[in-house]
Amino acid sequence: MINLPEGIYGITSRDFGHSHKESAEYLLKAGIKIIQYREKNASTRKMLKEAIDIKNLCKLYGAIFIVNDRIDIAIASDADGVHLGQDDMPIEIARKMFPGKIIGISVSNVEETVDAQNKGADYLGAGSVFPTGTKKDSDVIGLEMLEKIAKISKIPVYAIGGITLENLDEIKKINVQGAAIISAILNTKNPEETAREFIRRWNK
Ligand code: TZP
Ligand code: MG
Repeated sequence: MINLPEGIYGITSRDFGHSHKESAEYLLKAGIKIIQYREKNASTRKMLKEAIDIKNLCKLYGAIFIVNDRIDIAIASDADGVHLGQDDMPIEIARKMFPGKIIGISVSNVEETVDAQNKGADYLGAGSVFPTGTKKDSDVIGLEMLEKIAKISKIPVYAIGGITLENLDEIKKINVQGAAIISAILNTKNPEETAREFIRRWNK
């Protein structure tokens, strides 16, 4: 298993005026070492092309490349891993389909955490910690539940959802592997510089 980096976990989005590839470039240039390609609504061909482009960029920058939701795209692009939600491919089947790769699971409570861990997940994405416009249907779990999840988890936990430069310190106080961020980086004038600032703050 590849070691999962500590700190900022970057996620691409085209919600904020940048292509996925541009998003990935900002995040990678800033020094982020784990990147997730997150596309909810494109053709399979388009997704595969974008995934391969970002995978190649990640290789160049020595970063881990994860595909969100779509294990077929993760396999076809030879990603380092896949990130699955509670309604996506079950972990046991994903493991068989994508052996030796990283499987991350979204969790929002203790039951899902224990279940993902028991079924052999490699890391968890726990959230949404704070309210966020990026994933409106997401339950808000708050810092207390994040802390609970982090305490019982034997595998790395990345906090996600509504994390900003203003509240990053509250996340840092909890023993998590890092913080996954979309809008607070990509919805800014200079995403690369903002991503750098996130890394600086995390390392402070
Ligand atoms: N999963 C839980 S919250 C969320 C995802 C994908 C959205 C995170 O986006 P942002 O803009 O960093 O709140
Ligand atoms: Mg998902």
